Amino acid sequence: MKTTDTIAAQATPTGRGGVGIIRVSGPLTAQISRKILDKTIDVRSANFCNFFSKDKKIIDQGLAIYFSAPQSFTGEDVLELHGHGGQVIMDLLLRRVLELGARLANPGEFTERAFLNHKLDLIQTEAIADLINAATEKAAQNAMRSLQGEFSKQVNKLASLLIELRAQIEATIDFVEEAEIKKGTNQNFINNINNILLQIKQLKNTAKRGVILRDGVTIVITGSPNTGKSSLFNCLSGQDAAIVTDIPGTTRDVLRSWIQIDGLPAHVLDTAGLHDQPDLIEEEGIRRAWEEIKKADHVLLVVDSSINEESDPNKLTGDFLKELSPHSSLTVLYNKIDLTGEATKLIKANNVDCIYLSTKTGTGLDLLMQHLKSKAGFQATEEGFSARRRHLDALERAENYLQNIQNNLLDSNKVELIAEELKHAQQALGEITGEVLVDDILNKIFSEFCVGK
Ligand SMILES: Nc1nc2c(ncn2[C@@H]2O[C@H](COP(=O)(O)OP(=O)(O)OP(=O)(O)O)[C@@H](O)[C@H]2O)c(=O)[nH]1
Ligand SMILES: [Mg+2]
Repeated sequence: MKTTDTIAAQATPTGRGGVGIIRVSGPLTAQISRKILDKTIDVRSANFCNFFSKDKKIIDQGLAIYFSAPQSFTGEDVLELHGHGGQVIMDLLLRRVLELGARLANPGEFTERAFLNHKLDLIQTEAIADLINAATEKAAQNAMRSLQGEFSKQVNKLASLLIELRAQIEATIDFVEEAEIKKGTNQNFINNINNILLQIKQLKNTAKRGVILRDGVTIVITGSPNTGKSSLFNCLSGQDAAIVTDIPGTTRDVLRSWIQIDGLPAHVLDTAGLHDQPDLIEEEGIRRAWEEIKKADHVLLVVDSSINEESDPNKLTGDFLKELSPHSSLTVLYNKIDLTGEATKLIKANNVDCIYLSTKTGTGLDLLMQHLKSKAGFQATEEGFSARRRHLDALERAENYLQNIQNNLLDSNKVELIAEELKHAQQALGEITGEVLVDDILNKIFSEFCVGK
């Protein structure tokens, strides 16, 4: 795709710094470069220059680097002016570049041009944003692997396997009587479908971990008043953030803390105790608590085991399981075992995970942390790549199309329907890398960038 206008922006953050960079990209770049530098400079090398104003006064001096199309980040002619990092200087330089015909770039517009000029695919484009926004070292490493094309390579490999299968099957539609297909191609075809399905599943699992590392998991603490929810919240967040008293109904607002459990990023939320006769303020607190419970990845239902002897977790979880989102899970925490003398343990009772612990003494907290990591499918040592929910959705759709072939179409000999499902699966994979374009996805991705990237 050819772009017709020239864009410019400050590439470094606003404020004061040693160096500040103005970046220009587009067809007017050569002309702008000549005018602002008052000379022609060498390509792809650092040129020490004066930067001139319209009336030939020196605004600043520094390094100018010129990249000729297509060997640049955007694939267009690009000029970088590395000046002194004061905001007044940066503003003057940017104003001069705009005067010479560039317009101010939108957020992410340089990267968008890199994508449109096939310098990067969509996964790599997103990886740049993830790299800039990475909250942990691990997240940054993962983003770097995506940027280097690890994730794209795997998606492209699957897409070409699907293309091969489509070619096989479409050839059958054109040239062979339907009755003949079943005999020859079937077993081979079934093996291929099984094999691709397996690979999609594996890729989905790796992508899922990438999403968790980027977005974190949301853990909501709930339960009746006075069970020790805020005490647990304070333990997990490592600070005395929530008020703890022996008066039921202490917590009303939702409290949030952003923590790391051995590298697993997590939003932990403390909420108002749930009960039947709340006052006006508690009622609002309980409404807010339910709102969070419904959105949680994981719900921790805290029970005071010193007064509630109910050991069948199903009697405690009924209301909750109905309200949870399909992807979330729930664990019952039998708290205050320092009062009951129970040993700390993690058990599955009637299919519900239960942990016995004490937030007062800290016994069982290790068990809880391990459990939360394993529920999230998180392994700190594994090499992965950064991924997003939209990638997971697309992989899931591709999986469903193939699953449909596997479950419903193989014996039916409906070759055209099989070909159609293969096409859909291939398109779903194409959306991940940007081969198949969906407009609102593009808008959303680039709007998340900062200006100048
Ligand atoms: N013995 C013992 N007491 C605990 C434990 N955990 C919490 N408590 C006590 O239980 C009382 C209530 O604790 P909170 O953490 O405020 O309970 P909560 O569930 O947040 O209560 P609300 O906000 O009112 O719903 C406090 O007096 C805590 O010190 C525990 O493991 N053992
Ligand atoms: Mg509380």
